[in-house]
Amino acid sequence: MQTTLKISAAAMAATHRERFYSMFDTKGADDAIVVLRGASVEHRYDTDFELPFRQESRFWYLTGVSEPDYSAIFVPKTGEFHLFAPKRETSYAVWNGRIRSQEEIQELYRPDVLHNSDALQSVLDDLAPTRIFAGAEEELSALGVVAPEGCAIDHRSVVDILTLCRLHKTDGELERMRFANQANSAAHEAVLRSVRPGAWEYQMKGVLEGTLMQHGLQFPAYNGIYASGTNSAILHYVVNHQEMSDGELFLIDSGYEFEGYGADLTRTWPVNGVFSDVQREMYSIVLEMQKNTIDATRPGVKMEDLHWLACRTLLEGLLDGGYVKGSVDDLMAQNIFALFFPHGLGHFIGLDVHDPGGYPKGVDRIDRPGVRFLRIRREMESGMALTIEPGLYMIPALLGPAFEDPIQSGFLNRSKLEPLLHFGGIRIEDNLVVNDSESGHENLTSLVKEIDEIEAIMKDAKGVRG
Ligand SMILES: [Mn+2]
Repeated sequence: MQTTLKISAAAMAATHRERFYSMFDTKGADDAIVVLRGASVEHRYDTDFELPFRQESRFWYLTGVSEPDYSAIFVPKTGEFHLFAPKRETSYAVWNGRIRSQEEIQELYRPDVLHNSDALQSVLDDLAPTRIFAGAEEELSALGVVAPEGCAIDHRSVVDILTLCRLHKTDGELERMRFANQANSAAHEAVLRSVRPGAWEYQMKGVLEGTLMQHGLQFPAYNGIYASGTNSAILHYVVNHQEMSDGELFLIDSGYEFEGYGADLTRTWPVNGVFSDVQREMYSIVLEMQKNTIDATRPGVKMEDLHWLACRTLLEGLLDGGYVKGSVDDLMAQNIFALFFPHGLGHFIGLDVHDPGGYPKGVDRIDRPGVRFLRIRREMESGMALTIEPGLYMIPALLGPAFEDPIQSGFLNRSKLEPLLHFGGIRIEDNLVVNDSESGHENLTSLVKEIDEIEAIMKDAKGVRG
């Protein structure tokens, strides 16, 4: 799979800087500048083992620089971008890589002015700002510089401003997110073709990672979940060390980044290739939860309302199957949904898998089971990218106490639920971008999720394996 990006990382970062500068009031006498420090290589605890370098998201967003030890000054009033490149010693060329020439760095990142990092203090002094916006409290001292005398320092606003910028994805970001989703969808399908009784969870991780590496995606967007059997009902299971058995479900929740932009996909499949009756019944409920909420995802809708829609769909499905009793309204009022679906419906996604901005200033979490973990509580707007990931789990730690609870137990059909305590769980997750089209969104994820599609691919794979 080859990608043909129309917008280079440098061009994308230039667009992001324009948006960033537009958030500042540049008309007054306030000569403010912004100082940001890019990430450095980190080590495993107290050793010389270098962890893979991944640029800090905000620095990446504004500069497009994906190598360590850079820093930058941004001048909102003039729109200037000063980039400070580290001075590399000869040993760098021996141990780490070719040292780029100034011309090469200029061509690659296109700053207005390129400096060596030891010029930071003198550039700072020359700009003579009245105020410095720094990315963190220790930013200036970590860079080894001091603010000019009388200059005010603001440690907090830049993060808030960049969160606002990142809420609505630009064309360059969407290109990368589309490609990340295509590559991750293909890799998930390779795993789908490999799932079988007797295989191990970590082998499925190997298939996913191997396929993504072949597409050039080298960085996980998060710690992936490869969970079979009862592990699939552990929301953040990452041990991935169990043999998969006939009759169980397998849940995969994993995604890799492309140029910093991640995909976050989840699918759940029967290990033996055919859904049992109860697996089919539960899967159909989750698929319905996902389809209903995806259909309703459009500008103007509130994320908590999508969450409530998922909860109602879940309860209707469980009522139809006789797993719970009562009216949907009463079941909602007693928080019965949260026994089976204890996490939020979705979150923003972008440079970070849980991209910031889910809660506008002054908006608090809803203090109620399940929904209190919802990572977004705001109205959807065109350009926002989010996951839609409903689930249905049989979690003994939640159902056990509920069976004993005088109120909740009255809504549960214990004789139907108790045999399912080792059922595991189901989650289906796609990545969407809200837009102004008729449907109100674009679904970036192209991975199969219908029961007959899944079973057909698994049957075909079995035939190929022999
Ligand atoms: Mn997710």
